[in-house]
Amino acid sequence: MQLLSSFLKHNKTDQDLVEVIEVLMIACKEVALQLREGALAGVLGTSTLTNVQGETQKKLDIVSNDIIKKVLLDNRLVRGVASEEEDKPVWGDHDGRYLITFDPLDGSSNIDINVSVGTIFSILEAPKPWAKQDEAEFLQAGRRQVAAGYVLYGPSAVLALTTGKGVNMFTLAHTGDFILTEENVKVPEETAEFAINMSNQRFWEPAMQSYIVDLIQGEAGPREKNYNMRWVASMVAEIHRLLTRGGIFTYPWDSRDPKKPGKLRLMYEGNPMGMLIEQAGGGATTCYEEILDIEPGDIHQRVSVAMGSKKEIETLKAYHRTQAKN
Ligand code: AHM
Ligand code: MG
Repeated sequence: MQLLSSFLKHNKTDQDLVEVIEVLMIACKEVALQLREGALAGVLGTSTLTNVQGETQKKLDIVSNDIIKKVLLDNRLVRGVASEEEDKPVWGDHDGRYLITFDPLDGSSNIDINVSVGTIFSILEAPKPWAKQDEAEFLQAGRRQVAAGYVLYGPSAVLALTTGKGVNMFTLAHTGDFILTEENVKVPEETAEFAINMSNQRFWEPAMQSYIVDLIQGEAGPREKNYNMRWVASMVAEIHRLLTRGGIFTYPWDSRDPKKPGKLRLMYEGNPMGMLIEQAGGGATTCYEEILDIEPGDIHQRVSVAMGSKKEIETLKAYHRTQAKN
């Protein structure tokens, strides 16, 4: 039985990084407790507030954001945080090494129906010299992440973590410890499942339309294979499924709001999940370029996302190479 901290130390992870990950997990344990109590803790339902994206915030969005922000900013190594639920970065009092972006409770439309949600996080090093507290410090391509992961709050709470040396999973035990349960996770090569919100079909680009039509035709179509569809509406649950049994997950650009490059956010959804999937041998793309290569221009920037088994991602990219954009 290996605890998260001893696993990281054994793998020669930077001591400071170990400390920040441990601190983050203290916050996630508290979020897990709040979720478990649900209606008993009075945390279900919607608040009267909206976030910077114009979305109505769930009470638990706010509760989990406050827990994670406070715990992180109290730590000497954390310079600042940026969250889906905060308009601007929030700076600590310390000249710490690390910047952390996070989505405190992804998939929060699932809270009230008691379906899986999760916390997604990305850890970056603040560029030197550490002078002023400037939002630009956060605007680093996903390739520069020093660690990334999520905690899935499902039937069990599971941390999927990468520090750039593969992906490992840890399950939260009743003792309060995260214990290693899956080592060196790989996205299975063979795929028979896809995840996309089919209700947006009429708004997709022609390439995405024909890719999905071909999957749905199953054995009778050009892919000569039957596929199954899943949609949890919780990215953490979808990515966990990819890491466990393969497949493809996509939330592509669509023409509902043509100026938005996608629905999901680059710095606390696309990048951390992209790093996990690449570290597990899969692919993470906008359908045109690798997500981790994008140079961000804004903390809340959106991105078109397709992730999953490497071969399937290559196939999806080929559809986009050969068919004209809208
Ligand atoms: P959120 O961060 O506001 O929860 O939004 C992100 C979520 C993802 O978890 C999920 O993949 C997607 O939004 C679901 O969107 P839709 O409601 O369009 O199916
Ligand atoms: Mg989210």
